[in-house]
Amino acid sequence: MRIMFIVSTAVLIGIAALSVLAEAKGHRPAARSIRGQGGELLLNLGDNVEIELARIPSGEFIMGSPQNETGRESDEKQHIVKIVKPYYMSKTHITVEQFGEFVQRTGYRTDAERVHKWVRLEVGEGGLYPPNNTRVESWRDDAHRQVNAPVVCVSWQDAKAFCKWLSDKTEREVTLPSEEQWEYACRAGTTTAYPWGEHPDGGKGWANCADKSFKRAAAKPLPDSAYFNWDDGFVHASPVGSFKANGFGLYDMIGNVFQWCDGGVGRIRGLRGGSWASEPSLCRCAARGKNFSNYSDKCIGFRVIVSIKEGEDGSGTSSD
Ligand SMILES: [Ca+2]
Repeated sequence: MRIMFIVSTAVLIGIAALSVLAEAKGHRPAARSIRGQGGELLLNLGDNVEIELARIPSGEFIMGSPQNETGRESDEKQHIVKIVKPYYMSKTHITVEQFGEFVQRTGYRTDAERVHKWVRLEVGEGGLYPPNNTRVESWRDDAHRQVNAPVVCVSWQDAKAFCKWLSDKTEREVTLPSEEQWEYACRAGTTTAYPWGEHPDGGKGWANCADKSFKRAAAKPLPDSAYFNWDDGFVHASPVGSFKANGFGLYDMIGNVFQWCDGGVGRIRGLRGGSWASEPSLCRCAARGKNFSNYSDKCIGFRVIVSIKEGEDGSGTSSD
C-alpha cells in the first residue's frame, strides 16, 4: 500500500526574486495582483514574507494513466477532467519561513508537536505510528530549516490551518488543491508519465527524487527500481525552486516533498508528487499517495491555491 510505502522509505534511508513593490512595509495591501506574463499573484504574510503564485488557466485534461504505464496502480483510471475556472497556485512548496510567519502570529502548534506520536484513529482503519516513545520529527528541527526549505512534518490538518489563517489575513480564498487541480497543474499540458517524458531517466535537472546519492546514503541496499538513475545533488529535501519550472511556471511539482491535497475519503487525504525519498513509480504525474489527515513526516509538505476573484480576468492587470 502506498500509505505504508511513504513511511517505510523515510525510515529506510535514516537519513526569483519577487517583483519589488513600491509600498513601504506595513502599508502594503494584504494581497495584490502584479503584472507578469500570464498573470501572477503575491500574497503578503507580513515581515516581508510573501508567497508568489502563478495563474493556472482553465482547460481540460486526461487525469490518470494508461494501463501500460510502468508503475501504474488501479486508482489511476483515465478520465477527462474539465478545469472550469482558472486559479492561482503557489510556484513552490510553502517554505519554513512562510509557515513560520503563520506560527509566529498565531502560536499554532502542529499535530506532531502536540501529540508526539501518531495515533491509531479507529479500530480497523489501520494506523501508522512509530514504536512507543519514539519522538515524531517537527518542522522546527534544525535538520529541516535550511534556507528556502519546504516546510515538512506538517499534517493535512496543519496545512488546512495555514490556509484558514491566510484566507482570513488576505481576504482571499486560500485552500489546498484538489487532486484534479494538482494533476492538471503538474502536467501543464503534457500527457506523459513524467513532466519530462515517458522514461524516468530523462528527469535529471527536473526534480529532487530518490537518486544515486540517496542510494549511496541508504542504510540498506536498494533495488534498482527504488531510485532514479541520476544524481540530483540532494540526499534529502532541497531548497524550493532549485530545479526546472514546468510549463505553468511551477517548481518541484514532482519530487522534493509530497504535497497534501484536499478531498479524500474519511480521514484519508491525498498526497501527490513524490519526494526526495521516492522511487520513480511514485513520482509519476498520475501516482496517488495518501495518508491520515493528522499524519506527518519529513517527506511531506504542501503548496496552496487561491481562487480567482470575480472581475479578475487573468491578464494580471487587476489589483485588489
Ligand atoms: Ca535526491
